[in-house]
Amino acid sequence: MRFPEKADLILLTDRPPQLETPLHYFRQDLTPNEAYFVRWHMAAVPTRVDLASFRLIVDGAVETPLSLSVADLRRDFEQVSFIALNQCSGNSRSFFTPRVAGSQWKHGAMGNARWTGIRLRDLLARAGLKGDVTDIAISGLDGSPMPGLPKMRKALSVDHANDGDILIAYLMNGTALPMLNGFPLRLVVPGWYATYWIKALHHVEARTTPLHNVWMDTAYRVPDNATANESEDALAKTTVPINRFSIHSIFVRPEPGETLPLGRPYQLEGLAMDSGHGITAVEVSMDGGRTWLPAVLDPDLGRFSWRRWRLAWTPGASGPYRLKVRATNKAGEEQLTAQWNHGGYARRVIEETSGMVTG
Ligand SMILES: Nc1nc2c(c(=O)[nH]1)N[C@H]1C(S)=C(S)[C@@H](COP(=O)(O)O)O[C@H]1N2
Ligand SMILES: [Mo]
Repeated sequence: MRFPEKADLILLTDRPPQLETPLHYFRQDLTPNEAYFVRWHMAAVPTRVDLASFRLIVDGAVETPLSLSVADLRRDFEQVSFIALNQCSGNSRSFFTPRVAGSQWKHGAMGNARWTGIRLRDLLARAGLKGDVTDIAISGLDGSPMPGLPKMRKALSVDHANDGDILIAYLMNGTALPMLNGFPLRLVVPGWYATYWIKALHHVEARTTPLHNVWMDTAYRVPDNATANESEDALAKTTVPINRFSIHSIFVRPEPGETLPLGRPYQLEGLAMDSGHGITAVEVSMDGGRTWLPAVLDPDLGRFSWRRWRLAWTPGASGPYRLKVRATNKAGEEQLTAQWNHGGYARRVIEETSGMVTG
């Protein structure tokens, strides 16, 4: 089954659409729009938006409520463009042991794209926030995902919303966003998990009170500790809304189970990412973590992009191989030998790949 504007992706569910990007697409800097992962909470996703009547609404505790077309945004605001990784909170969830409930993503619930649009800060300045605004709530054109559940709405603190990094994007890799990725506008919240990257963005509300709903208070929360860690017998007593990306790295080549020829040079490749501090090193271990070799980092594409890495390796013995990868960043964050939480969120575990060397 193919979805409109999409390549042959890995289908997790069709109602709602949840499509994962196959690993081989991660051998390039930017993830093509047609290969970009898709995740909606509602089955009846928006399938058509009429730009002539579409308006972005800004209201709540503002001096001047706004109602703007996409053309208004493009004409009246400064245009900004940068590369940023968008990653589902539950990316890599299927690798947690013990297994957790939720969509069983491998590493493909993410994608790196160039986003172009206007700053949320500039939009809020145009509306004029009243002095007592604390939170900015955001929501899209999609309705309630199922009876009994309210429409998906999220909120950011007013300071975060005003930090100048958050975009309202109308272009993805230089063209209009695919419908499934949020045409005509989506929020880009660099370095933060995708639950805040509201698609088909339609409403921005300035609030003087926190937003309380199932999307903020129940779903998308992680243990309130530095590593989003808890155990099945000792679940965290306090949780916080999921926020910045964990430091993480993965293998893109070899793919899981790939057979490698003995004595022939092979190029290990992968990705490393963090919340924007900047990756400083990626290391690979071929002996179960006793010793580590530094990988070569590709050019830096910006602080919110993933960082590609590679390492030449000539397998010197036939039989099974098992490789590990770990990244470090400028803030001194490292990956963990063990981590678990019941949501399967914010994965930060040192990843492995394995297969056979033959010849
Ligand atoms: N309007 C709207 N925006 C949304 C969602 C949604 O269900 N509705 N899901 C969020 C989640 S959980 C994810 S992982 C990302 C997925 O973005 P993508 O489909 O463009 O890859 O969209 C986010 N934005
Ligand atoms: Mo997500």
